[in-house]
This record gives sequence, structure tokens and C-alpha cells, in this order.
Amino acid sequence: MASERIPGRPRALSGIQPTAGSFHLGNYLGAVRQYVALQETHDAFYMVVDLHAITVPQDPAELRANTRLAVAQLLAAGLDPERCTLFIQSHVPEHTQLGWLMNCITGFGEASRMTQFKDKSAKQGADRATVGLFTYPILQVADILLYQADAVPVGEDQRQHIELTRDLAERFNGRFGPTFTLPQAYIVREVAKIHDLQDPTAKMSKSAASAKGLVNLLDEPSVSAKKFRSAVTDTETVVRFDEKDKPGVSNLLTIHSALTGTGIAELEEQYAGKGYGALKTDVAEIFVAWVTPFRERTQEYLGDPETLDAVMAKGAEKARAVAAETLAAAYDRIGFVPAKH
Ligand code: AQP
Repeated sequence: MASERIPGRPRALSGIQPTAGSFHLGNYLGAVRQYVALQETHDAFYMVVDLHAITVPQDPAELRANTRLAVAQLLAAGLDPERCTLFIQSHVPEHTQLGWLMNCITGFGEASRMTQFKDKSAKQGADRATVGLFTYPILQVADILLYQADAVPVGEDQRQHIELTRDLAERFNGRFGPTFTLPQAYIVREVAKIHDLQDPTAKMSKSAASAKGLVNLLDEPSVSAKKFRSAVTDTETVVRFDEKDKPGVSNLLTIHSALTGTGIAELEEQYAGKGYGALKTDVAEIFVAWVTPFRERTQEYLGDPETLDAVMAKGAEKARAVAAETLAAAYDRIGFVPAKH
């Protein structure tokens, strides 16, 4: 199958890790919602990045289950395999192959400056961090360049990796001739960093020390509602968006606005004189109303393994057609003798 670009449509590429039994609200608002929107305007490729998942220890049975669960959640969120290419990263071997080329043009110091590695290895304990965790941003570079992506929808935490991708693409193109498209990060400012409900200065993250501030989409909605109702705010009572002095309230306003489409200024007016209790209760209710059908759809997809398998097989075939072409060009430019079959 030859790969052809869809005329007039830029390429988008992104990935999400199958490292938990549920996506969290930060994953959804910061990234997955943009995946769904971009399938209307872009030639979009989205993958469940199981190769990235194993940079930290994974139980094999859980990894397999979480990978299928991730696909089910992406479909439940609105990805349509007729309008985008949805696949599993390890089904496309070109990712690791191009990853090696990228490793070989990356400076050790350059890789050492990746803040995600520093954060994640600190959480692991520095002596337990793997070489895979150290080089995962470089595999991510290969993920993006393989598809000649123009846009990469991600949260703010990934911005540095997109910069590295541009640097390495430019370096390769400069040394070996034009091969790769230079991508842009596609980051929606308002939702680029959803914060932990208990520690609103920190990013909502599955590996937070406490799960009290983490909203998992597949948790019992009543559990999440309680987390919203006990979200940390501040000692004032005025509902006002001020990320510096009122990070907890601002985070709740951001989530409210993202789920209802109401502007922040309008929300500030709506809650004038009402206090934080009303805001927390409303955000809890709004979230529950949104997440309930999402959970049901996820369960439906999980209960239909043939459809999931068919989606993954079709996605891998479409992705490989594009990836193989880019890898062949990169192998040729770098000076590898072509294999004769
Ligand atoms: N809090 C967040 N706000 C906005 N976007 C976020 N993303 C993650 N957390 C937030 C975005 O979600 C996408 C997929 O992320 P991932 O699968 O790479 O997971 P992650 O970034 O490793 O998520 P966590 O929960 O933060 O995991 P740990 O704790 O392992 O670091 C990405 O586009 C990411 O930007």
C-alpha cells in the first residue's frame, strides 16, 4: 500500500501511554480532546505508545489489558477510524528503527537536558531509571518524524520534546539532505496544564504521590465527584481566575469552562457572591454528566474485541505504509546499502 498525503490536509501525530487503568482528566483535556478535533482538519495519526510504556516496569498482563483499554477510551472519546489512523506503536517496527538513527545524531548532553527524564527518573529513584527512560524523548522524535507530521497535539509538559524533534530534524536534513518535515507543537493554552486537585501548583499526573487530586475518567463517578468537592482552593471566597494567587480556583474554572464551553469571564460573573462551595459542586456535577456516557462507551468497545482488533489491524497497515516510506528515505540518505529481497 503506497502512502499518499491527503491534499490540503496537514498531518497530525500524537501518542498516549497505556500505563494506567484509566486516562485522567489532564490527558483528556490537554491532549485527547484535541486529537478528536484535529481528525476533522488534519490527516491524523494517533497511537497507543506501548514502547514508551516499558521505559518503566510494567506487568505484561496489565500492559496488554491497558493497551486495549487505551484504544477503547480513544474510540469512546470520539476518534473515528474512518477519519483518522489509530494504531499501536509496537505494531509498526519502523519506530524503533528510526529511533536508532535519531539516537546516533543526539548529543548526550542534549538528551540529559530533558526535564521529563529528570522528573521521571527522580520519581523512580535515579539508580533504578533505565537507559530506555533516558532515550524515550528520542524515540518520540522518531515517532513524529516517521509521519512527516506538521502538528503534534500535546500538553505543555511535552513542549521540550517537540523542540528536540525540530532540532534533530533540522540536523538530519542539514547533514544528509531534506528528509523530514519540521513539526509544530499544537498546544491549546487554556488546557495545556490541568492541575492536581489537592496540589493545584502541580500537574495532574497518574504518578502523583497521592491519588486524592487525580481524576481518573474510568473511576466510579461518585469517587471523582467527591474529589472535586474537596478540591484545595484558598482562604478567600471570591471566584476569580488568577493562576498565581488562586491556582485551585483557577483550575476548577478551567475545567468548568472546558467541559461546558462557557468563557471564564462569564463564569466569574455567574459565581459572583456564591463562594467556592457552589463552584466545586457544579464542577463535580458537570464532570459526572460528561464522564458517565464516556465510561459506558468505553465498556461497549471493550466488550467487542473483534472490533478493537479490526481497528488496530487497519490502523497498523495504514501507519506502516507511511512509516516504511520515511524510514527507507532516511536509510538511503544516511548511507545504508539497500536490502535486496
Ligand atoms: N495534567 C495535564 N494537563 C494537560 N495535559 C496533560 N497530559 C498529561 N498530563 C496532563 C498530556 O496527555 C498526553 C498523554 O500523556 P502520556 O500518556 O504521555 O502520559 P504522561 O504525560 O506520562 O501523563 P502523566 O499522568 O503525567 O504520567 P506520568 O505521571 O507518568 O508523568 C500528553 O500529550 C501529555 O502532554
